[in-house]
Amino acid sequence: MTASNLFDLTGRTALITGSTRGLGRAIAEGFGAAGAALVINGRDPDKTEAAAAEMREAGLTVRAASFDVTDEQAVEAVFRDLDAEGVQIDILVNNAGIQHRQPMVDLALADWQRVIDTNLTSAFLLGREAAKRMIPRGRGKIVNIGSLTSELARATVIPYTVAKGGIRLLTKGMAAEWTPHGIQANAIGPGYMLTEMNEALTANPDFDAWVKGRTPAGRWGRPDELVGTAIYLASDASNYVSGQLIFVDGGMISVL
Ligand code: GCO
Repeated sequence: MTASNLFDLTGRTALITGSTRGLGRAIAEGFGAAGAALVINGRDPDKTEAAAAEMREAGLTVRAASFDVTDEQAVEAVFRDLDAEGVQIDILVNNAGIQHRQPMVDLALADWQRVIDTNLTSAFLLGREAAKRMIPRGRGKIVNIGSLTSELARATVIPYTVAKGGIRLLTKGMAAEWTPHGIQANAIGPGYMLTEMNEALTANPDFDAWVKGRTPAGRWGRPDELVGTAIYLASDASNYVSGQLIFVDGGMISVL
């Protein structure tokens, strides 16, 4: 195997949750450019179909799967439908995520639960269905999207912090149980990225200045800057890497 084809995803199918926009969309497009067929996902069927159509126009092989990642029955049904159509998921990226910014003393249980379900429990549900099918094949790649908050807390985003901290150990749990079956499970910890989810932060001059000052790279990250690490963790280049969390953060987590 040559160094360049170590990163080739030709012949692989990747399911990326929350991929109609933002980080998930960038990762999906990057996988497509590396040769993978894509199953993209969003909660809204029209938006998911529209994103799939745009990506097909760009020459990618894309199937739209609109479902709620927190709904156990819906997740199971999607995998059964893919089975029925002979589509096997070689790569799963658990990317779907939401944010809810509020001090904890004012936080409603329902909001806590919604963030935990969307950002953490979904990765268990999708991971379980994917792994059931990867185990008999003896191969598979799972990439979970963590955060700087997988390691450190930030006031006002505690449910998100707890979910992303959970992603770190869920990744190790997946590695513990599934690496013996030829599956590698790893995580990416993006730093402060220019996405719609972070619009309230980028629009705040104080926060913007804080990010630029606090990040050694001196700027926010672009979603496409996750692609190289995502391809690495989805490809044969990482076949002896499992349970790791790699930060793509312009150096932020490493410095004070
Ligand atoms: C926020 C959070 C996140 C961060 C990201 C950093 O307040 O919204 O801090 O959105 O951008 O998770 O890794």
